[in-house]
Amino acid sequence: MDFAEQMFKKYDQDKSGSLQMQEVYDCLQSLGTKFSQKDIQIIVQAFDDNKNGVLDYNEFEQLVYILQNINNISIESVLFYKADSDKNGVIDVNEFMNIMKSLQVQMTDEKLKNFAIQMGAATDGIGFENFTNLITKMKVLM
Ligand SMILES: [Ca+2]
Ligand SMILES: [Ca+2]
Repeated sequence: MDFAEQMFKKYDQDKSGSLQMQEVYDCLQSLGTKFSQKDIQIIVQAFDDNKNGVLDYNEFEQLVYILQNINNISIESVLFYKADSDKNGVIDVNEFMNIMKSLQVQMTDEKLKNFAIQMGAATDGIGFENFTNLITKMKVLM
């Protein structure tokens, strides 16, 4: 059993086959992260690809993989690596729209797209710094 699988089994305390917010919180606390309940809510939203409100194993595995592979763990950096689904180091228009939708940003597709383009997503892509600065600002509103 690999690490993610062990953690998943251990923290799925009610044996539902998925991790609810509180279980994700307990798990990440045990790994020494300093996420608040609010951060965990944002993380669960961002990683809940099938939108059933909880993290299934595949979704959780992706989160653990990211946590294991980044140096400075923060909500901003976790969201950046989640958003960059093709792993080319920048966020393109589709990646930007996907992450914003998963975070339930209340903007029409057209507005989101324009916003992404303004941030350079269509040309060089949105880099780590610009993306994480944006998330820091957005966090206040979430
Ligand atoms: Ca899910
Ligand atoms: Ca990318």
